[in-house]
Formats: sequence, structure tokens, C-alpha cells
Amino acid sequence: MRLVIRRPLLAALILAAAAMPGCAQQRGGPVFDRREVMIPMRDGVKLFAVIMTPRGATGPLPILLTRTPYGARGWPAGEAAPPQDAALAADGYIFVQEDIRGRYRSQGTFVMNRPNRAPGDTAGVDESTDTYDTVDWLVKHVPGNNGRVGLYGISYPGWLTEEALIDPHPAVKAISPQAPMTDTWMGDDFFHQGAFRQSYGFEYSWLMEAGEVGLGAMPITGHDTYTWYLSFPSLAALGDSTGALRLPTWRRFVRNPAYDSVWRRRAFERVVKGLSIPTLTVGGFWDQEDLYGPQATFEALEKFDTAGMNHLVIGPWYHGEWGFPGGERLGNMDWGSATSDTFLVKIQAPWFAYWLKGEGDGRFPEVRMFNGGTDRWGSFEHWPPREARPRELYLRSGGGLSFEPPRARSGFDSYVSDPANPVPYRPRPVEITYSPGSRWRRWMTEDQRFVDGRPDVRTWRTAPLTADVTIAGDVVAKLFAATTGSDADWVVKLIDQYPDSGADDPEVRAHPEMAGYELMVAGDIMRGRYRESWERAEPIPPGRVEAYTVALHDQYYTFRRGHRIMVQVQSTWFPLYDRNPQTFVPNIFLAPPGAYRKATESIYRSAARPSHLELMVLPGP
Ligand code: PG9
Repeated sequence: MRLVIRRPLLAALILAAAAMPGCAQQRGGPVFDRREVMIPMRDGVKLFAVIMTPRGATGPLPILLTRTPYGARGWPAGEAAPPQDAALAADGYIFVQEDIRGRYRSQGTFVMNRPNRAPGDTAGVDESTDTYDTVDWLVKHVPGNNGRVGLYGISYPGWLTEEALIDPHPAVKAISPQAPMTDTWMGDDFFHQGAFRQSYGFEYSWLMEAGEVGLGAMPITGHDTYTWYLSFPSLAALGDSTGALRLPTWRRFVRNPAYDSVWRRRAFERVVKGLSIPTLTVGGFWDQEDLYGPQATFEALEKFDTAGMNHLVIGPWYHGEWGFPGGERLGNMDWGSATSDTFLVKIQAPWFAYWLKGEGDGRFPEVRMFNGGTDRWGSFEHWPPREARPRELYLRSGGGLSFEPPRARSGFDSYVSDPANPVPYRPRPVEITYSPGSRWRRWMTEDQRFVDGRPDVRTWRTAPLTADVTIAGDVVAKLFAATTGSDADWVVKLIDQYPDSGADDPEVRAHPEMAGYELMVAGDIMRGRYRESWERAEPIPPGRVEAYTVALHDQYYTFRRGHRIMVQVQSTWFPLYDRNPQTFVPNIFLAPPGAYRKATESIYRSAARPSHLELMVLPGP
């Protein structure tokens, strides 16, 4: 598979990766007039925008703005809005899409995830000032607008949306950042808690920047990227021999592997200083790209929320799934209802109708989340819910898992992690991330039985539950672990193991193919060198038991009676994450092949070193 991607195709591929298969292309509703404009920014650079106005609108209408690096296309004059905007279009808005600096038809230079101006810099420009200047121009120049503007967008456009909060224009009355990549080092696209997202970082940077620096087609060959990435003896060899070092973003990875100011200045949750616009943040529990961003955004804004402006919706979705009609299924999971329709029609449309048009009662719960264990939506006025209680779930001997702590004075489980034979993060073949037929968007819900029996994946599980257990809040793994190497990655997965028979389980009765299914409810990775500080890598003393914290993020999920709760720990997740050499080197991007060595990893489960998961548990019925 050799993929040649020209720039205009990129947006189509990324969007196609988000759109539900079979999502109807039929269009209904009002038809639109189309106008293309160049909007001047404060430094003289002009940005391209397309303005879609409903034909024959009778009164002034609000503007809905999306800023994007993927191509502002709008749709042809005389046509109705595409399905993802149909519910909003039926309510009556002027839609505006704008290319950000240096992308497609806009002037200026593109900078990936452009950092915000330093405090006190009044002369510079960033995505926040470009948003301000765009809104200012639109309310003054678009005929028939009512002076009220909303912003929304998914992923990169989601982050661009939340940038409106940094330097807010008074005409912006509501925003909806959706899957914003809030912090690409801590938990979104490029790193997770210090572990580098190799395949995503390589492929996405290539798609976005290769054209500009004169690199040709993406050089991946063969039918399984697991094999292709493994053919490089080191991460340095991947960068050197493919030419990726010419990509500005790849160079940033190599020069800034730790959480330094380069990443912190780009991290919205660290930059934002207030909340003056009603904000509806949206995310998916199985978002394979930006699961962290929406949660970090909500949490950061919560600190400033004195007027009830901060709202969060998380559904059972892959990256961007909610933006397209449907949402009944994700991979093998069947949610029993069209969850994306619920979002588009019952959540997003009323949100903008209230704030931009004064329609509706304006009663929006602070948090709405879909429980993938019961297939029901929950509404909360506080997150985590006040009645949720912290509980610890302990790794025990014999592969057991229990809310009772271990009493034994010693005890651990070990495995050998071999960089030459890393654990695949999803069933092979691992297709190119954004390629036709790629299973990228569903990997987080794949049946984890595909790693059953691997000696480098350790498993602990409870007995079949005698009552439902509902978690609502943050999931955090606390590991006590030792390695014979001097660096290690820790992957922790919280899994719902379905019962073997449908006798007691309505879902397995209805879907016998789900018997024994292992659904990853939460999972993430952290790089051991950063256990003391994200800014500073430190070797791990070989053989010494150290404490590691792995954030698995918020979940709202019911493990039903008869199911088992399962935890797995492993030290590779390839090729999504690069291989930790397991021998400490100051910068893994420069590690020589000889540094990549096998290591024995031991996870402790004794009274003094009780590895466990911290959960927030709701009281039973
Ligand atoms: N998740 C994509 C992204 C990658 C890298 C940086 C920012 C965003 C996206 O879908 O836009």
C-alpha cells in the first residue's frame, strides 16, 4: 500500500474517517446562496472564507463560524446544507467557513497548533486574534446578520473554536469546541503522558506538511504498518531514512520530546484565563485522537465558571462521530439508538438556538454522558456526580482483581517486554491511519481477546459481578512496578469482560457474538522516565520498585451483573506508540538501535505496594 495524497484530498480523507458509512447524502431544508471573501487580519494577511446564506431569509440571522486547516469548502450555491449541518440549517443560520493562515486559499504561513501570543505581546497574531478579526469583519460586512456569532468545529477546528475564549470578541455568544486537541503532548494527538504517538505523529505530519517541504508520497509500503514501522531499528532511523526530519512538526518532536514550554504554550488548558462565553464542549469516550482534550477543556473552564456557562457532552463515539447523523454503532458495539442524531438534534441545535436566537428554555444540564454499559444517557449538575465515592480496585494474586486490598507481605507478577516483538495496539494488519478501509476509528472498541495468551500482557480480573458497578468520574491507575531496564512504558487497560453465555445477560442474549467480549472501557499509556516530572526525563534505577500514575481519564460506565472487571498491563502498544528502548537515553528520538533491549517488568500487589485503580463509583440501586 503506497499512498499518494495530494493536499485537497486530505480533508476528504480525514472527514471520511469521521463520517459514518452509509451516512445519507440526501439533502433537504433551505437552499443557500454562496459568497467567497478574503477577510483582512490586523497584520494585513487575508484569510479566505465562504459565506453560505439561506436563500430568501426574511429576518436577520446569527452567524455560525467554523475555522479549519482542512479546506473551507461550503457547498454549491442553490443546494441545501450537508447532513451534518441539516438540523442547524433548518433553524436558520448564516454559515461561514474560513481557511486558517497558510492553508488552502488563505494567505500567510501555517504553523501546526500555532502557540498563543505571550502575555503582554500586543503586536503578535495567533488563532485567537485571527478569530477576533474574522468575527469583527463578519458582523460588520455580512448582510442580514443579527450581530450574534457562534463557533463550532471538530478536532483541529475544535481547538480553533476554543481559542475564541482567549481573546473573546463581544459578538461571540456561544461556542462548541468538539474533540479539541487541547494538549498534544499530555493526552491528544502526538504524545500521551510522554509516550510518542509514532504512527499518528508520522502520518499526520506527513499529510499536513510534506507538500510544503517538497517531500513526495507517504513512503509506507506493505499491507501492515506494524511490519513497516518495525523494519526501522530505531525511531531515529524512521526519521532519517524517510526524510521526516524535514517536516517542521517532526523536528519539533525530535527537539522537544519532554513537556517543555513549546508544548505548554500550545496547551489550551494552561493558556486560558477566563470563561466569558457559554461553552458546550463535546467528546467521545472512544475517541482515538482527542479523548483527553474535551475533558481537559471542561476541567480547566470549570475553575472560571461562576455563571453556569461550562457544559460538557461525552457520547459513545469515535473521533468526530457525533458530527454525522447515525451513531447507532461503533465497531462491534451497538448502542441501541442513534446517539449522533440525539446530539445533533436534541443537544447542539437547541444550544445554538437559545444563545444565538433566544429560542427554547435555556435549561442545559452541566454534563451529559452516555453510559455504554446500560446504553442510556445520564445528565448531571455536577461532575463527577456528588454521590460518587472513590474506591480502589486492587490487583491480587492468581490474576485476581478485588475491591479488597491485598494483605500479603510480598507478591508481584512479571513479564518480559521485548522491543523486537511489541504488542500490537489493535488486530493486525494495521492499515495506514487515514486510508480507505482503515479500522483506525474503531480500534479502541476492538475485542481485547486478540492479545489473549501473549506472555507480555498481564491480566487480572474480578469474579463475575453479583451487582452492577457504575463508575462516574476519573479513572487513575497507581502502579508499583520495577524494571530490569532503566526506562519503561506502562499501558493500563480497564476492560469489561462480557459473560460467556446470554443466560443472565440481555445484551449477550440479543447478540450471541458478544459472549466473552472484552471491551476496553478506558486505557492509556505513560512513559516511566517522566514519573517525577513531565518536564524532566530521569532514568529508572534497575530493579527498584517505583510508583507510577497512569491517567485513564473520565468514564461513565456500568459493568453489569454477571460481567467481570478486568485490568491489563503491558509495556508496548505498537506501532501507535514508539517502542521505549527500555535503556535510558536522554532523547528517545536519537536512541541508537543498540539501546533497544528486552526487560523484565514486575507489577507489585502486596500490602505495602498495592497496585490498583482509583475509581469513582456510584451507589448501587
Ligand atoms: N486529530 C486531528 C489533529 C491532529 C493533530 C493536531 C491537531 C488535530 C484532527 O482530526 O484534526
